[in-house]
Amino acid sequence: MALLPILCYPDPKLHTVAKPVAEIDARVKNLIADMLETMHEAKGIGLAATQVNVHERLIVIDVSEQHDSPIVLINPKIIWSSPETHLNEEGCLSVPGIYDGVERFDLVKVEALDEHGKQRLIEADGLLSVCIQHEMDHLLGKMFVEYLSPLKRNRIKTKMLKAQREAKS
Ligand code: K1U
Ligand code: ZN
Repeated sequence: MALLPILCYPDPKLHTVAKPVAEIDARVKNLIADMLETMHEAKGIGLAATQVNVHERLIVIDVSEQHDSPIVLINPKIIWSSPETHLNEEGCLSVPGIYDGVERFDLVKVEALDEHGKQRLIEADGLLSVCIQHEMDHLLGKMFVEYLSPLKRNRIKTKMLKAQREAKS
């Protein structure tokens, strides 16, 4: 297993639209293991393949308190979302240190393959629902900061670029 580098906003690669996973082979299984290790080490509750510069429709999530209940979603599809929405505080491992409110569906039903290629139906609420919607946006090349005002987004972009410059020097 290996820790993978996480792309940081405003890297343009974060806006790549992911393609379906064609086959769950050894490469994909290794990628899943590496993404889970990377997510847990970064103290995240989710990670999309896009964030580690792999542009395939693959997400890992673990919203459990013990960090022992990983969920793998391959080629996920939201088949139903509730009419009710709520503003939730979100963060992103690709935008470290920034948290802000995003309006999301309260409930979603998602169809996906698991790591064994088995078809799963997940009915999600609470943090799992928010996290699934956040990660599925990553697969479409969409970042949570794109829901914020242009003023806030530009401030975040400037802050991130400054932090990246300082980290290099
Ligand atoms: O996609 C990512 O970058 C992971 C992101 C997922 C996420 C967090 C909060 C709301 C929606 C989606 C993170 O895990 S950032 C870390 C974080 O903010 C957090 C960690 C533990 C509990 C709650 C939030
Ligand atoms: Zn994110």
